[in-house]
Amino acid sequence: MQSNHQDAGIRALFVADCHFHVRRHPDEARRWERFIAWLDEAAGVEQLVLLGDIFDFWFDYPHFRMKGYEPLLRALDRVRAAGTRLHFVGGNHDIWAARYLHQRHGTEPAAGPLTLTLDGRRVHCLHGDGLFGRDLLYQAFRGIVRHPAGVWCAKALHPEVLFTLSTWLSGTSRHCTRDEVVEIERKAARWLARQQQATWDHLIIGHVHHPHTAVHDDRRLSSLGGWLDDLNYGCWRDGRFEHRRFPAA
Ligand SMILES: [Mn+2]
Repeated sequence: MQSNHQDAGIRALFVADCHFHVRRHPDEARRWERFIAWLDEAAGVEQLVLLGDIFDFWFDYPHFRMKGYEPLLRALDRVRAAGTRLHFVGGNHDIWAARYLHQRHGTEPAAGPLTLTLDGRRVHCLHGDGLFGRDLLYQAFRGIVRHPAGVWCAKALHPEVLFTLSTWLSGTSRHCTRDEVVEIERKAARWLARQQQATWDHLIIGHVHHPHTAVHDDRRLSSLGGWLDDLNYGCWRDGRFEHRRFPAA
């Protein structure tokens, strides 16, 4: 698989589910380093879509910023400075980064679902939590992060208490088991077959941590694989979406 984003024909890059911790775990160092290398290669590509859960936890305080993410944010500064349009679609772990990334990197203020038109295809980007119905592993966290009452309660907590709570709720970020892969592909195919009225041609999601594309008639659903054990990303090249993997070294 290629890793050079500067090859002709690449119009957009998509990445999700790095689940980087603000207090970096020792076993994350390599993934951080490779992500920054990937971003530096992305600089100058027309569009870069951060499709959620890049950050394992982000809470937006009016006067304070969580320490620890600065090396990633500086890499995003370089991507933007090279002329790349940055998009951020918030995930269930990092939707609260919307305002900060909007101000610093010019991403959409609400960080909601996004539709791009690429080579005449309507490409809809959505993090994907809750898409395939009940998803018990993520329900508790999603309730706090996405629900206004949850956000209100979270704001009432001391930042360190909230940080501890979020660490406890976020669980482990991991790749899928073989059984989960079968289940995700089955759900994706079934879900896609029901989208006859959809206004998009291609839906790109993260969240499920499994790289896969389902096809139904002329409509496609692609899930990015996450930046975990394998460093997965997606690219739009020569009029179509491709799954790619960044070299680990
Ligand atoms: Mn997620």
